[in-house]
Amino acid sequence: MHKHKSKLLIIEAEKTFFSYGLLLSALHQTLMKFTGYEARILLLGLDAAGKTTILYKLKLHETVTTIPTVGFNVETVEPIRNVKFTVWDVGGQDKIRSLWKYYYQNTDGLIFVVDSADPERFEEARAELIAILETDEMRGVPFVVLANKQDLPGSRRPGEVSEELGLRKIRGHQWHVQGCCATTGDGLVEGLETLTDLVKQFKKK
Ligand code: G3D
Ligand code: MG
Repeated sequence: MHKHKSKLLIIEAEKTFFSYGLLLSALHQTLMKFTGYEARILLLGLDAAGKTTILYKLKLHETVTTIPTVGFNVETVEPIRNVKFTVWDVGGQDKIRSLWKYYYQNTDGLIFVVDSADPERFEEARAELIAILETDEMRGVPFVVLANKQDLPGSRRPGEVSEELGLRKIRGHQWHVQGCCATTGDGLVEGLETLTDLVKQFKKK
């Protein structure tokens, strides 16, 4: 009985390891599409949206964290050569906003993460996203909204998140909304895949 149980455990562990390996290689393959040129991606969203969880899922947790000033915590990771992700929490803290500009420069794509199970903060997320996109340095930059935490009961579907963020009213940017669950990794490959396609189109111009 005991033996049987531990065997089952091992099978479970192997299954987890296997699917995790598959996810990583799919993500890696997606990112490899960038090979041949530099890509600078911003991964932004309100605090608790799930950005750090996504970094871990992408196995991007060997992060270089710099704190240029109190209250502004920037994570920079380079999962494959020449592809750089820069991450920070947006919202509040008006004093440090002027610093963000520096990080907006030469951005090729934006991933904006939203907690789909927290509709009370949709308006705040919407205002922040608009403010980011209206910055001169971000002109024309394509973006993917990750409607995260799709696993939680009551979470809003990607279509509704898109509606609440007013994405259809945004002009001058290519965009896509992708449902995902950062804790399992569901939807992350699809989201990155779409972003790489949009970034390629953007860079061709
Ligand atoms: P942030 O880096 O954007 O601030 P985090 O957000 O990645 O720290 O995530 C905030 C919390 O949300 C974490 O919970 C994390 O585990 C959880 N979370 C992130 N993504 C998902 C998801 O897809 N589904 C669910 N159910 N939870 C998610 P804790 O409890 O550690 O604060
Ligand atoms: Mg974080």
